[in-house]
Amino acid sequence: MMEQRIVFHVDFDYFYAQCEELRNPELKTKPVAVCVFSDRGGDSGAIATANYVARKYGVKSGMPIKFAKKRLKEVSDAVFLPTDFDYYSEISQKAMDTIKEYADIFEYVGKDEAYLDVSKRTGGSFVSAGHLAQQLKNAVRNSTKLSCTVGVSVNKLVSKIASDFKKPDGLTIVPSDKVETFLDPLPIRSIPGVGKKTEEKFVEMGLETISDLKKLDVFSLNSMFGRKTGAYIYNAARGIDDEPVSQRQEATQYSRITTLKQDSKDYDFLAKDLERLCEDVHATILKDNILFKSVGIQFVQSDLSNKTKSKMLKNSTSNLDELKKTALQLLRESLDDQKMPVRRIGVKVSELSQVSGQDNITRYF
Ligand code: DCP
Ligand code: CA
Ligand code: CA
Repeated sequence: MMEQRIVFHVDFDYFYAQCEELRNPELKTKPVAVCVFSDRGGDSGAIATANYVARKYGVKSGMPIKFAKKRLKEVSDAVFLPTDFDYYSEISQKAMDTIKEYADIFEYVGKDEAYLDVSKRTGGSFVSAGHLAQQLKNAVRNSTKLSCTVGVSVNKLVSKIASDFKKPDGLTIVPSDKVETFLDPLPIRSIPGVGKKTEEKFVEMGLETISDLKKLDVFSLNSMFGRKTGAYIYNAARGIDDEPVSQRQEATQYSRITTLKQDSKDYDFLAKDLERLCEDVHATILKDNILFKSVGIQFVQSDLSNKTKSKMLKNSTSNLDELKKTALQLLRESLDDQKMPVRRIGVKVSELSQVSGQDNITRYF
């Protein structure tokens, strides 16, 4: 029997835009939209996020920059900024270092969110967890000036929903005996992974709230969505989630290495293994919703010395062909002046960033 768990979900408020406000406090009273400009030039591209002043005008993550500009046409002090991922990463790391101190188990999810298992240090008490969450919020503000929102409950799922409930600078505590009261009136869309399309299906059936959703038995949900997703939605509506908070830090690179069947410096022979390694790495970065901007290869030579070579791409990508192409090009270049045969070969991707709009249902299994 598992003891009473207590889990925090911490989410930094309007993250990129808040980072911009930190280094330029004059922005705080103005509408601020952070833009991912595409390489087509002009205003083509999408809004990464916006501060709450801009949100009042309907500016949202994912919206084309052109639409956002239209919405803010009448507002003379509106500010549109390009993204500065390195700077956001720096702030994120500092804030994450602060948060970690409050966890028994710390699970990094992305630049602006993390789960913390605090069962041990709170002894399963929600009163004590409430104090701890407040302390954490204060500590983040002291170390970085960032505001964040915290959801507190018995599991990751309900805490994630709770942290979405009241933002920015929110703290929503859902003790074990309040899970049902908390979830029932919420729109079905509040369940992580339930997007517009899924929501529409339910609306057609006359179901709008999580309470309505509970009228469906697990078999109906299975036949609508398949067994895995059906079961997920069935349990989510009841606040059931057993997934543990699992220790995870921010990855700075993903790599794979293998020992060759025999030492060699033959391009075709090495290329075969290298391509397979690329496919392996690629599967992981897809699962983790990661983009990379740098590709590197590594040789361990027959005398066990190392040789590495890497290349920075023009844009961040998650494309397998680009990964393979770059790795093979590096292989070709490395073999040009290769004296010793190669014993082991490896590939790595780094300069990582998160894919935007990653809230896709498969991420929750
Ligand atoms: N992001 C992005 N593109 C999206 C969604 C998000 O580039 N379609 C980036 C910018 C956000 C960051 O990810 O700052 C975190 O996303 P959240 O969904 O948590 O949103 P915010 O932190 O911006 O706002 P909120 O205050 O609602 O948490
Ligand atoms: Ca956020
Ligand atoms: Ca988030």
